[in-house]
Amino acid sequence: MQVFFSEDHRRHFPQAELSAGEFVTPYERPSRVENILARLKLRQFTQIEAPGPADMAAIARLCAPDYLQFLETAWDEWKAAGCAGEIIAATFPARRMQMSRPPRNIDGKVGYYALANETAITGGTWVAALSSAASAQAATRHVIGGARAAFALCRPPGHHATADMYGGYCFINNAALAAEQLRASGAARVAILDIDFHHGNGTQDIFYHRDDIFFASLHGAPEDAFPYFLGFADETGAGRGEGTTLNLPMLPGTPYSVWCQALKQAIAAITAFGADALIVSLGVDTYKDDPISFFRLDSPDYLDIGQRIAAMGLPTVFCMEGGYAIEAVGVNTVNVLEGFLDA
Ligand code: SP5
Ligand code: ZN
Repeated sequence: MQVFFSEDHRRHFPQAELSAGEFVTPYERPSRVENILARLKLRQFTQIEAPGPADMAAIARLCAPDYLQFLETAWDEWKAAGCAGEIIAATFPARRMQMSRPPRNIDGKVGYYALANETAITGGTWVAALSSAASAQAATRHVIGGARAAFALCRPPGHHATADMYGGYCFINNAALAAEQLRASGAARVAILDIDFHHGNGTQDIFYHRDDIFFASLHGAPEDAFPYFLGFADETGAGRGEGTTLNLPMLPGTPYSVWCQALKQAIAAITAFGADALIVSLGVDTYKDDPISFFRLDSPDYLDIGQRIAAMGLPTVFCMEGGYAIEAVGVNTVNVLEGFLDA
């Protein structure tokens, strides 16, 4: 399987994440993809390609113009305002405040465009986010060109990013870019299967009213897990999109036997939808030893997941999302791909 990956991910490496009231080294760190790359090489995934520049026109079609302008210039504005540290959101438009008036002040703007404050922005974040999007776009191009599947080793991840907000370690929604690209290439119906531990709130939000893109997510119940405010089972799409969103939230301690039933349900729904192509938001933070999650999947389970995804028989783009147990993230991620190839 062809892998697309950019070294520019390193340009995004904040020193700080606000976690449990302390600043810690961010869970979403460069060594995650280094571990995945090492495992890919060990398992003879030898076709690893740099993606080339991002298709900016496609990114501009997906995202709000003011949001992209913000991401590109935030660091310079932050520094120009005399802010000493990394960019961290502090003030959000909350209940009964105004949601549609981006402030002039950079601290205000940061809160306006953030959906959570664990995610810091640094000088290299914009370039890294574009390189991650470029990997998703190159992998999708490869599949459009006739390949059965491709793996976009995206970092930073994307599924929490909406068209106009960043957070949950995400800035540009890579899976959403891939879905639109597949649609533009002639796939009438596209499905996104999000198996990251966290609900893919950004992807759901982007396609909530669409009847041509199905979104299914398996995740920690919002009552218990980030992003807390979306991903409930009764969110099923709206308008023309009614019935094209499927949320399967699960409780703390969920083992693979239970999780796999949800996977079967998502796969059946995608099959019934009649998808022509599939995007997998591939997070492996469902792993039993993940430091910020609470499911109990084990490494061999990821082989089974890959096999079940392959059995759908669809052209498939894998986009890397989360997974924070650094020592296991490579084995678990590559197990999904190997299960897929062995099926
Ligand atoms: C792409 C992805 O997986 N994003 C996840 C974003 C999670 N953000 C909230 C993290 C909360 C971490 N709390 C850590 C407590 C450790 N004891
Ligand atoms: Zn996650």
